[in-house]
Amino acid sequence: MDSLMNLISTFDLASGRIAGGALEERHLSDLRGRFVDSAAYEQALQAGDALVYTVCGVERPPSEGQLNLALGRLFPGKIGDEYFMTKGHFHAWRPAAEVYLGLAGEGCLLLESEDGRAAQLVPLRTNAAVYVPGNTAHRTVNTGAVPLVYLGVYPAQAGHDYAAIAERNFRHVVVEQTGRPVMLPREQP
Ligand code: PAN
Ligand code: ZN
Repeated sequence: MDSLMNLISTFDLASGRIAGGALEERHLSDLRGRFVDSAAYEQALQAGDALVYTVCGVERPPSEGQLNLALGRLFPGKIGDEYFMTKGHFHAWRPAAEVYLGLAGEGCLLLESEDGRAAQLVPLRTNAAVYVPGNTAHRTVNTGAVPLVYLGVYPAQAGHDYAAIAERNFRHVVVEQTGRPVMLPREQP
């Protein structure tokens, strides 16, 4: 059995760090092509390449039955009316599900089926878990005024497929309308 040190992961919500994990940063420039209002995106980028989110992971060897942890910290902000969000991905091993645990802040998970037709906006709240089924693209959105912090638990074999989303993007966007988050089709009829 692993030593106690390897069985317990302590995390710090303010810094977004899990002890022993590597902190990765995603800036506005890493999200090119993701936001619907490209003029607002370019304008924001000119003002500075803001830090949008960090991910700190504890990864285990990708063998059957193992689980990985990732602590996400997504800052508040908007590009036009669209909230700051993660890149989003499918799992490379499509059937891999994931559990998200809300730890701080206010936000949502945007979930989409592989063909993009079925979509759901699921609140991600502190002290609540969201189950992300397999074969589902998932993106985290901060709809509040403070950092949204959450822990993801997923099979070590899951892998991340960003290419499929980079190519087709999410078919829905999460924007503020009259002060509230709403999910709309990306292409307006
Ligand atoms: C999460 C995500 C995290 C960052 O740990 O990796 O929210 O989002 P992107 O990976 O889309 O940039 C997860 O879903 N892991 O599988
Ligand atoms: Zn995932």
